[in-house]
Amino acid sequence: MSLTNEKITIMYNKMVTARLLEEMLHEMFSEHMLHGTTHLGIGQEASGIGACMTLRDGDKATLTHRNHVQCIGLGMNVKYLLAEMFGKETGTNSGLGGSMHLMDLKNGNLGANGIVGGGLGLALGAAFKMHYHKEENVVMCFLGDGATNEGLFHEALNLASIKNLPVVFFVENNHYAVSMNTSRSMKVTDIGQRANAYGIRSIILDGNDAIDVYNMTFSAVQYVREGNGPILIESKTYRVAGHSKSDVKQLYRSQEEVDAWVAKDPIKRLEEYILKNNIANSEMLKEINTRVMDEIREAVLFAQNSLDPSADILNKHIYAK
Ligand SMILES: Cc1ncc(C[n+]2csc(CCOP(=O)(O)OP(=O)(O)O)c2C)c(N)n1
Ligand SMILES: [Mg+2]
Repeated sequence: MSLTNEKITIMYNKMVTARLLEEMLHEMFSEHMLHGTTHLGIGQEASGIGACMTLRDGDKATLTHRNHVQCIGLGMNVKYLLAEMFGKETGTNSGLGGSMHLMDLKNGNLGANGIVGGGLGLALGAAFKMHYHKEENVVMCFLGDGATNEGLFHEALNLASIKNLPVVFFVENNHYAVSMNTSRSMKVTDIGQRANAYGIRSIILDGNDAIDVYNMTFSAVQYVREGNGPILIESKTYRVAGHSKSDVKQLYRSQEEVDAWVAKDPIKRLEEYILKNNIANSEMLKEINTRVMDEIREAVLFAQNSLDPSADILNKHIYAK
């Protein structure tokens, strides 16, 4: 479906939701209101949300440890997302999973994964079922640049290629795997070259341009949906926040480098596009931001006021009778 003004406004809404939610999460972790760890996608909103919005009913997605943006993109309610972060029974995984395992089956979200590259095998399994039953659906398998150095990535690409499986490998190249810059972990300049080695087509897109992400991903999804086999999309973007909540000093990169990417902020760029094309005025954009912030504050209260899971939950989700 072409990118209508209505869809652009929804995309903006989701990107703002992801950004404000993650800023709130960062604050709550710093104040020890939340425990464990988390990986923020601040700066990567166009990439994750633009891609998820190209999917339709019946399509599936597998997510990584850095997944809040995609969860919002696929339609997860922030109330249940936050409840999961607080470990409450109203959470997406009944409070048992936390940030790295958020899942939402009714929206095609097969779950995030704490194992780098862990979603690859799951994506292929789901895609094999679609292929076997001749369903016109696709699986979008999200990955980081670092995951493309895992053995499973190479096995999965080869298998998806020879079996013609409907998988869109969506690689978010944010240029780092923890502190390791891609220039130090691989000799290829474009990750797409790795897909080409397995007979898979690849495309590169500007991951900070929501319109570009949507349009190019939409065509790629169409190609896969039509039975042409898998495709790999390399979305070049940047992780503005630290790797995880513990990555405070960030000695592996310069402030100039971060600033240069902040200047390409995906939300600002989409705002400029919206204003330039008279899709909405600045007053309307401000209203969206205020409304989203109110929704997030309400969701925090919902999460805080929810019950902790009872011990009975172990019989439901952990132990078989
Ligand atoms: C198999 C495995 N190896 C190592 C780790 C530790 N680890 C967690 S995130 C990460 C970096 C992943 O980098 P990338 O795939 O580029 O994703 P990004 O964090 O940049 O989104 C590593 C090495 C892990 N969780 N799983
Ligand atoms: Mg990375």
